[in-house]
Amino acid sequence: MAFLHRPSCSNHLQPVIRTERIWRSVNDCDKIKGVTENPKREVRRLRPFITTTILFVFLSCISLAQAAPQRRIVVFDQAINEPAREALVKAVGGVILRDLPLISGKAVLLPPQAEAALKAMPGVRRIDPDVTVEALGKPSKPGKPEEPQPQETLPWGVDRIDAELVWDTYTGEGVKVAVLDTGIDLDHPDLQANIAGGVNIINPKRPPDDDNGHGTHVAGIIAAVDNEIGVIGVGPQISLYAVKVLNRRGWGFLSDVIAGIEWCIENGMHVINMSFGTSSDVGSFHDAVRAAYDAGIVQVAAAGNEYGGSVLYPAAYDEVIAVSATDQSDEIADFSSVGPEVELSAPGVDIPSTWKGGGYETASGTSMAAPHVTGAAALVISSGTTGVDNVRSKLQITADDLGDPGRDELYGYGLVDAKEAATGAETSLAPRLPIALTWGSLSTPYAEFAESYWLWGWGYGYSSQASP
Ligand SMILES: [Ca+2]
Ligand SMILES: [Ca+2]
Ligand SMILES: [Ca+2]
Ligand SMILES: [Ca+2]
Repeated sequence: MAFLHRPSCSNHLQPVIRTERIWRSVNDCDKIKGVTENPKREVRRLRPFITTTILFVFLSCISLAQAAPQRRIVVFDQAINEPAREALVKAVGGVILRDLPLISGKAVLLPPQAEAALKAMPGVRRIDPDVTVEALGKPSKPGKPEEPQPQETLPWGVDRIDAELVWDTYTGEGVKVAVLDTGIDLDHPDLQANIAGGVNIINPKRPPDDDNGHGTHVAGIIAAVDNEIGVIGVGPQISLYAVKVLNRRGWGFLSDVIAGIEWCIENGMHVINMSFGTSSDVGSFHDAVRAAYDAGIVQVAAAGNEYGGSVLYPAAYDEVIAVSATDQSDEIADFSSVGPEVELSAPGVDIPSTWKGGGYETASGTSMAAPHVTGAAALVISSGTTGVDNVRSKLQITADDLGDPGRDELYGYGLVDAKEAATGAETSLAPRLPIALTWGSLSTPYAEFAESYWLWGWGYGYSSQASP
């Protein structure tokens, strides 16, 4: 501020941010002071000073960037106890952000030079990057005003997979589906009745409300209410759980996703929808989806929105159903990622569904395709089928083959067929895996399970509390 009080030259009172302005100020000032030196010579005289200053600022920026702590996931040996884990992280100047007991790890901030030191310590099994994952869908016509509560229509995608032909028999009632996403609009008139609980992983003191819109869209495809308004979901009585792991901009850290998966296991979810992805194959991520698979949870994920690009993670993991997107002509969407990991395809172009703020939007992406399969999986579970592999087999063998005969890299086993998968209708295709399927109506194990079904409410801090 001392600069502003220098009265000898009024031009110096103006903040200067462009170099040409600096030269002019110097020259004007010199004129006022009666200096008659050649301006070019003055420039030459100041050049070393300016160059040194720029170089100094540049080098400072580089060293600041190098010194910035980095987000990492540290995976410990199971035998290492909690105090020892904390001590290891603190010994290298790290800061613990979150515990990840599911994978025997911790999300931490590490000074860059600390990573190699920590990795070398006994008890540290691995250090993974805490990568970001991104939502894989967006409104087809952004900014288009929608009528607040239009008369109810059957969305074309729900119709195409014949979910509406299942509802006389199964509606997904009692099946718990977690939407790992940006949250869900908790008081949306076309969703509220089906929202049974959830958690805000990013900010546990706040409810898992949707500040983006993406998660609300996904939730509506799975389970919008069968009422007089808006849309209808694939399973209009599915219990929805909002697990907020993505921020208002539609991305999130892997460590938060892993914490969200852990919440799903602890709270007995049957199906997890993951309409997001990353191109990075991170060991900690695979460990988390393996744990969910071992816990009997059906996991469904968007393949990715880059045609010609490979299938993203978590969709690309064996334990997760990868879903590509089709349009109204049953053609692969021009944005859909494809590859050998694609297991099923589902509608993902111009899909109408619920949006944050109680409204509706038409959106496109493999983000919109995955929840069609998630809803279909819930209907299959509703029919009494248990076991991840059994549910997957039913979805696979009843899918309507598209493209090249048999499984292919664009459509996987084909377009998901909710009706055949959930009602056990005859199919001409033979099962590809030697798995004994449990066809039939509500089985005894499921009935027992349904009786022990826990009720969930909004507890303090809006994370769900169990009441046996
Ligand atoms: Ca239909
Ligand atoms: Ca509705
Ligand atoms: Ca079929
Ligand atoms: Ca095919």
